[in-house]
Amino acid sequence: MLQRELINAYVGIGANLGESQLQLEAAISAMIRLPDTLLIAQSAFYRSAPIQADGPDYLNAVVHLQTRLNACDLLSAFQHIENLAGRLRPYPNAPRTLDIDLLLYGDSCIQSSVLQVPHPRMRERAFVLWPLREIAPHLVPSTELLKVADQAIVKI
Ligand code: PH2
Ligand code: MG
Ligand code: MG
Repeated sequence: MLQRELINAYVGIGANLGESQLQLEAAISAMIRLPDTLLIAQSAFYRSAPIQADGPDYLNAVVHLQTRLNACDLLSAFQHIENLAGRLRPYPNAPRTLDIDLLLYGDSCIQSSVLQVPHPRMRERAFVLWPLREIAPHLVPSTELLKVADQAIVKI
């Protein structure tokens, strides 16, 4: 279902299985093809060790979309793109070929069983804050980066 307003959505993408960079690039291409959705900006890719998870290092990025899709439809579309990338869910925070998380959807606060926006842990994670700051500095004050200074991260 469409909603009339154009909404700024910020989306975190990550992968730590398979060809991570190719999978992230394919995910961005798939988002560009979503109906009523524009790609406004994408960050560089960032490499970091898994936080509260296991497996190989992650590649992460953040994407700014403008969309007329509602948050539920956006979530469904993201899950479809994850599934196409071969995403399996054997246990919580398992290594994955693709993870797509809706971080911010305009000013909306959404607390449902399937979707929490703003993403509840985004402010604790360097792999979200650094790429988000790159494309939307007004959303990430420097004080927040200080709080995640112990999380090593490399821009590639
Ligand atoms: N995603 C997680 C858990 N831990 N760590 C890094 N570095 N990058 C991620 O994308 C990530 C994580 C759960 O979604
Ligand atoms: Mg995630
Ligand atoms: Mg996820």
